[in-house]
Amino acid sequence: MKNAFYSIPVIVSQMAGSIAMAQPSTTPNVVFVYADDIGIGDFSCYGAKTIATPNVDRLANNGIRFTNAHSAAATSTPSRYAMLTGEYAWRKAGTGIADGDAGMIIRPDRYTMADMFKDAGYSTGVVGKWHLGLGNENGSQDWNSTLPIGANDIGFDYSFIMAATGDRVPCVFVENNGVINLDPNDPIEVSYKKNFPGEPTGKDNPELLTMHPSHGHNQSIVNGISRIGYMKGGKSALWKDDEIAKTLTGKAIDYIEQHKDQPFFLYFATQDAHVPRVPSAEFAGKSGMGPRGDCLLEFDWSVGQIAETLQRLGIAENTIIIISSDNGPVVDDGYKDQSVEMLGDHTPWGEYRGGKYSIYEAGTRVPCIWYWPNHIQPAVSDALLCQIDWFASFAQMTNTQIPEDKAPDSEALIDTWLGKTKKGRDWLVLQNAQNNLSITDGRWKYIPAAKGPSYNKHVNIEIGNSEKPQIYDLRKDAGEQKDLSKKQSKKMHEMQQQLDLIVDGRYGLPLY
Ligand code: NG6
Ligand code: CA
Repeated sequence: MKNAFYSIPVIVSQMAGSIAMAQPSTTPNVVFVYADDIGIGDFSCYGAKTIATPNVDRLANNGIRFTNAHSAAATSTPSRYAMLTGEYAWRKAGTGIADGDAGMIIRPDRYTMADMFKDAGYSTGVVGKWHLGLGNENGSQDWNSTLPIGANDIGFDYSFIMAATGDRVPCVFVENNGVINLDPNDPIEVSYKKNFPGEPTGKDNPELLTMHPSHGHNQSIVNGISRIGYMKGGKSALWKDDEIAKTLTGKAIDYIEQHKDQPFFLYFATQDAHVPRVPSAEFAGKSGMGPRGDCLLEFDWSVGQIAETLQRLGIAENTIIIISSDNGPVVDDGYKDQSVEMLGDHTPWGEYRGGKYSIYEAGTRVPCIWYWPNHIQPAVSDALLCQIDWFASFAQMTNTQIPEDKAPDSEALIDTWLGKTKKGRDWLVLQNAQNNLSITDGRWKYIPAAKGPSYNKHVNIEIGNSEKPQIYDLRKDAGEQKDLSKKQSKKMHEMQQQLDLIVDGRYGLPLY
């Protein structure tokens, strides 16, 4: 953690500066509602015109809406890794998009944000998409008995999770390190290498599909949808795709009800609006934008359910709700679900360039809302911030000492998150799907020359890798249209040096 020495004076000034507001508790409950692949242009409070997200908007209008807050990476696994460890994922090998049978990427000896909340006296829970590997084995987990390690071994007292993603096998929920509803006579087998003899696949048996892939996603068929990876058995344990949002939201509500009398930290990671997009009957067809839009409505419903639960239990004023997303938006991410055809004028990426997977702004500049009734004043903040900073910021809020060398890239910025100041980070390093980096100070955005695709035709997104360095003035050109590399060679040089310093450990950071 940086700025550890800073924590006490900041807490004092935070209290002094909030006379008009209620005296802030230093241990309010904290709930993250962490979306999947939802972009900065997807909610009506961020300017979307063709979809209404009233529950998200209500929190945004009565809280802080950040316009320059980022996920740490443009895909899920590295963003979640960085958020939970406070370490940039590009420092650590093996943090790319994880298979469904990957071993635990964050090992039990790691000090995580959940550990920190426990040290601060909180109960900790995670519900939803995990995507950080489970168990000790890479590629040969035994899913039929309790996994030797899981979310419960890195600081969560309770976990109810999807092993990886909706489109990856095994399509089961794992509660406290064990697959639920499993019939021992029908064991689960999983492979990411080869199919099990006689099992149908999307590739060979398209006639069995209710949703067809547009690219990839043509291996085992579960519930009429072909996935990534092969799976056999476990029939009674399979989730129902149209019930995922209800199940997860229900578990999040149960967790809140059970912990209402003590400080708790709940990391609620929804599957909306990741592929395959199968909204519940209540939302199917309701957005007029196809399943992706319907899943945005479903996400908004989940947010409303959480807010209502806190209100009903009388703990809303003692709970911070954070809404954000693990990476930028994508429309066609591998299934023919009509999301492209029915998008209309909607721009999930807002005014920004790129999207999921990209080094351009829409890859990581995500919606981010903090809501804490009577403690956070309604505002919009353009401070440069990152989800990686939540770890040190909550340590600062709760006056918890992070052990030395832990959470090395996390900055303690609780005053910025709570709207007491608009001063954000000086520098932020971001990463795309190829682990190529960019660096920004909030105004200038420098993208060094890098190998890799400039464009991904399957998802129709500019990924931004280029053999030539690029630099943009985001203050004048938020859409990164005018590369100023010819005029700004000095600035590029300065920023390259700064990037080298961060990468090479000027801050005394461990390199792996
Ligand atoms: C990609 C998948 C995509 C999605 C992504 C991970 C293909 C062709 N594409 O490899 O559908 O699953 O991985 O998304 O397989 S994330 O939001 O979890 O990072
Ligand atoms: Ca994602």
